Amino acid sequence: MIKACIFDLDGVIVDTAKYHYIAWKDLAHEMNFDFTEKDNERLKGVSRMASLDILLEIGHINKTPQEKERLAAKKNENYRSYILKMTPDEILPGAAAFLKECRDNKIATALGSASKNAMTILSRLQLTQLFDVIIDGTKTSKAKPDPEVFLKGAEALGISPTNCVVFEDAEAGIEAALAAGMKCVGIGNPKTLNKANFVIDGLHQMNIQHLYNL
Ligand code: B16
Ligand code: MG
Repeated sequence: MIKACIFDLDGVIVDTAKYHYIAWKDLAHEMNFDFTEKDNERLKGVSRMASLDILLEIGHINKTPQEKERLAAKKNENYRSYILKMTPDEILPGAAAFLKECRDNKIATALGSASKNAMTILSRLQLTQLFDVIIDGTKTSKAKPDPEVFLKGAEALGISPTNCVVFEDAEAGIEAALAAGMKCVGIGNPKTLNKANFVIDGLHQMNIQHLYNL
């Protein structure tokens, strides 16, 4: 029986990947190489430092740990200049309505995101109040596909993982949800997200009856 929904942020509630892309691309250009939208796909659901490692690998560049800290901070400052301008209009279709439907039907809600900027983003989107629990990159030490982020979400809600459903757009996130012993609804392409129990285009295709039927 489903008692809780745990939502990834980027790609499920909002498309922040486009801002991550601009900020990583700017950093790549400063180091004199290009970074394509296809490259950006590799960063979805991946932590900031692991993303930087992928970027540097694409540019065939080596940096010291101190340099990497500086570059990650620079990228984040640029990224934050975009997310600080976000408005509730950027909430992906159906996300706010489904979160409210969960509330109305006593289904608990949690955020399970790798982002250390999740609180800022939820606040800009005016969605913070619709989450009972928020687990983000500031509260976890192991990146997806490790199940830590989702297990912490279930624990904080006081609900068994077997009664939780995760909504995820990244393969690593789906693996994390399944490793946590939870059901997982993939958001995106059924071919790439084939490990999910079920795949939809977005939360606009979700409602409480579909949830109970999972
Ligand atoms: P930050 P999610 C992830 O969010 C993004 O998909 C990924 O591209 C990003 O690198 C990561 O958050 C860390 O974000 O730099 O803000 O800490 O999909 O887990 O909600
Ligand atoms: Mg995501």
